[in-house]
Amino acid sequence: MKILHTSDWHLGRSLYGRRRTAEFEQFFDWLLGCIQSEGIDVLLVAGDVFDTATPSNQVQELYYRFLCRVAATGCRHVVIIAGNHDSPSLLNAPKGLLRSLNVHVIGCMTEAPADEVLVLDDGDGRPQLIVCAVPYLRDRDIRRAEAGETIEDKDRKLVTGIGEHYRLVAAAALTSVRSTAGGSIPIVAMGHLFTTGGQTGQGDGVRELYVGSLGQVRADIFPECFDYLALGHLHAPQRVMGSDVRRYSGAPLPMSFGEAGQQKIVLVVTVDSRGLTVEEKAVPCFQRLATVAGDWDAIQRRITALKEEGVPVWLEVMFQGDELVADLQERVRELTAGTALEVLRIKDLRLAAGTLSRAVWEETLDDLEVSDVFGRCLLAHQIPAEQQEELMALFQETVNSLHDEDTPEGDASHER
Ligand SMILES: [Mn+2]
Repeated sequence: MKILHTSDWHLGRSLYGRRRTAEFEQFFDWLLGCIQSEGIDVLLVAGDVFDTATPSNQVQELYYRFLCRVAATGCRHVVIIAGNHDSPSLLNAPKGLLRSLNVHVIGCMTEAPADEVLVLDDGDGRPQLIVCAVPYLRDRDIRRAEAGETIEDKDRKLVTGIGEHYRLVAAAALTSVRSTAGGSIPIVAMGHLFTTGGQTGQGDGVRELYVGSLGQVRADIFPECFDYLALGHLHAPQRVMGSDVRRYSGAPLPMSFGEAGQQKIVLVVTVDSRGLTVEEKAVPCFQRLATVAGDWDAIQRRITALKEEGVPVWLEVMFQGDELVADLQERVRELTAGTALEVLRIKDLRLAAGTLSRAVWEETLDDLEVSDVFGRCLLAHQIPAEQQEELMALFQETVNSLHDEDTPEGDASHER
């Protein structure tokens, strides 16, 4: 049996206003080819299918078209859990219909842990794999709020609650295993969360969800009975505490210029009589991204070299020189006109590095996370440093609860 683990597609995400539909389509074509050539039986998508809680109709069409095409391959089951970017109700709405295509969707946790335990068959009706499909766990799902709690109290209860939930789902899975003929089939668990020690990058939308260690779970909360743990949320592929069988697949496309250097992958898990092996499959780069940084000479040299390659590249230009280049925009446009290079963003760090008022003058919302804006507000109101941390934590909690509301008009698009 072969399982393919992927996550964090963030369908509908744009890069400085540029839509990335073509890249998502190319990724799906590639993934379907991979599913067929590898003979994948089960596809696991570990959350953040969509970039926002309100994806456009075009983006939803992309998703449904892909699921229909998977159903026409030899892949017998698809399991999809919601991530923090997904709207649980939007993912769950077609749940019953998708079930007829053997697509299993878990948009949110329910009262019964057994609802997250799926027994997948081998095509002849025999149970072959158990999947603990645990979605992103929202604070309000698992923590009972009490008056007078400190931030630390809340965080401790959240993390304990997440661990307890995994324990209950694992217990339900073991009950299912015992009820199957022979009583031994592998258990794979899924999750969308941040485990302590995980790596995040600039602008990947992961860090601003947390203040300090809030919401980070320790890797040892996961029960021993999981033969493989398919995680989502972190965009760089990585092992949890060095384990071969507890992994983040990472996002298949670079979600920001900061991720441009990463080799994106999906994971292929093979389960046979010898046990379980995991193999990384490199995802091709469908759209090259490059950050060109330095003084004007360095920028000019690098752009000229890229021009000579003649391949389409999206550029982010960061001017770091000491001299003032007032016509930076025009110079860059001139240098790239009529080439395969496309400039998405030009930033003059010389101007941005000035005083606060100067930085604010130069900053745009493109450069800032939501929490940065609040941070600027604290500075502008000269809030004492000792109060800033608490206020920032409360602000984060409020922002997160807004995203958790999952109202149709809720828009998480500012959350990268
Ligand atoms: Mn996420």
